[in-house]
Amino acid sequence: MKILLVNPPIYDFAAYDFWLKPYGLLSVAGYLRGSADFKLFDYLDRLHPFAAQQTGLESDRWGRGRLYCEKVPNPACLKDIPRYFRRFGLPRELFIDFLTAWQSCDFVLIQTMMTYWYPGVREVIEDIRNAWPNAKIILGGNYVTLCGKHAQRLGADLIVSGTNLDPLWQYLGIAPDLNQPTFWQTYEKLKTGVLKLSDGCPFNCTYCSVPKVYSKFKARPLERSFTELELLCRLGVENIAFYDDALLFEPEKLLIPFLNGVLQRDIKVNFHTPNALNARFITKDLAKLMVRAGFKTFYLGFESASAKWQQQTGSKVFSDELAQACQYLIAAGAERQNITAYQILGHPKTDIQQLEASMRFVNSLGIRGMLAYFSPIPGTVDGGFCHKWVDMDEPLFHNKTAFPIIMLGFDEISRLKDLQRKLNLHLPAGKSNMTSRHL
Ligand code: B12
Ligand code: SF4
Repeated sequence: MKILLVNPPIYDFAAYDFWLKPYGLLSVAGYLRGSADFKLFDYLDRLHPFAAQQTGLESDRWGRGRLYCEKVPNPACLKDIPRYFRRFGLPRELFIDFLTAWQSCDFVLIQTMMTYWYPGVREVIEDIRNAWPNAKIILGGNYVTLCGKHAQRLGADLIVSGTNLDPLWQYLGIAPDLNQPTFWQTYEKLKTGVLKLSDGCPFNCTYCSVPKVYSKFKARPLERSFTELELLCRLGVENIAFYDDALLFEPEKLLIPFLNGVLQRDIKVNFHTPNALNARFITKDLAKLMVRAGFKTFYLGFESASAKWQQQTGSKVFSDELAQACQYLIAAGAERQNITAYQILGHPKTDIQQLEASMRFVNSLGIRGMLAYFSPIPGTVDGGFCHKWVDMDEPLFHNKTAFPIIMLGFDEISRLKDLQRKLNLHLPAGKSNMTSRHL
């Protein structure tokens, strides 16, 4: 059996390779290891020979970088957003050439990610239908899980919603081996990778889909995570991002044994946490262990210094907990300019969020602030409030650049962005040029 794996291009106002990898897709391929021949086409692979030839797409010190892009017209419903719309990823012709050069596969598995990135998925489906009319197209991942009805319209043969993969195994007629690690070997060249030690999150934030999609927090088998880590190291990976939603929860059962294992095995890679850590769980000892084991960048999900806002949205973390965590991290040897607190911008409860005060508070801790543009998610409490501003049944309106502008206005967004940039210029040690989680 031949299976093509595709990570689609992104249509958006902005996109950046912030350790982006199609981890769900590659995990599924890993479970099928030995039962099929795989080929991968990852539009976002900056080490692909085409991308590697372009100037300006070089990786930074931690393996991140700009993606190749072309300007395209704004979608009709976003025509009033005063920002350029772009298509990020390898040119479409490369994929068409690829499809022409390779004989048709039996199945094509496509990764879906942000709900508002569906135009990239639609483009891939169109090209496959044209070139390989008999191939069966299967979609899985975040967009199809959150917008199942909308995804039906794209014309795939199977949609795998959520985390239950049984329908997929039945459709393929293959019994998976769930002990197998992610299929990283499918990249010809790989410098950054991803790990996920757990699924789900014990919190219930009103703006987040994770509690509903994953139900309870659950640790993944540690042995399998070590196998994945060792595989990544063998392939020459230098930077690894955790995609966990609650990496620090119950650390004595999960992260501490994992990091002790990293030290015992004398593994030397840089770890990163773009999906945010909860500052509440950072103790003095955990901070030391994380730094010793190779954590280099620390992204902390803070959102707001307003206790009222926190209480009304799930009580994820409070200001004193952030301050304490920063102290521990800095004392453990983390560099201030590599500690970043995300703060949500364009949230429906903006009136009680005290965003400016929150930004100044973060700055007073001597760490970087980053604005996390709010993306309303269907099925969440806060997504429910957003019908007031946008048509939530059109995923393009979940766009994190568009929604805050629609809600607060372009001038206000520019003012806050500028304020964040200025605050970051005045960090005690070093300066930062990245002002928003605007990837
Ligand atoms: C990692 C991550 C990121 C990464 C990027 C990931 C990437 N490759 O693009 C970073 C940190 C950069 C990021 C950024 C953002 N993110 Co994010 N992110 C995630 C996270 C944690 C995982 C997504 C993922 O990779 N899933 C795949 C893997 C890891 O999941 P898995 O459980 O192993 O997959 C299983 C099944 O889902 C299934 N499966 C998964 N994929 C596939 C594919 C196929 C073909 C099949 C068959 C099955 C299948 O099989 C697996 C079985 O084990 C999700 C939350 C979550 N837990 O899903 C949010 C999530 C996707 N992000 C979200 C948000 C809000 C954002 C931001 C807007 C935050 C902000 N304001 O800055 C930005 C947007 C970035 C942008 N440019 O627009 C939202 C979704 C928003 C939306 N409208 O779609 C989510 C759902 C979190 C939430 N708050 O609810 N994110
Ligand atoms: S702590 Fe993070 S992952 Fe968990 S529910 Fe809140 S926002 Fe979502």
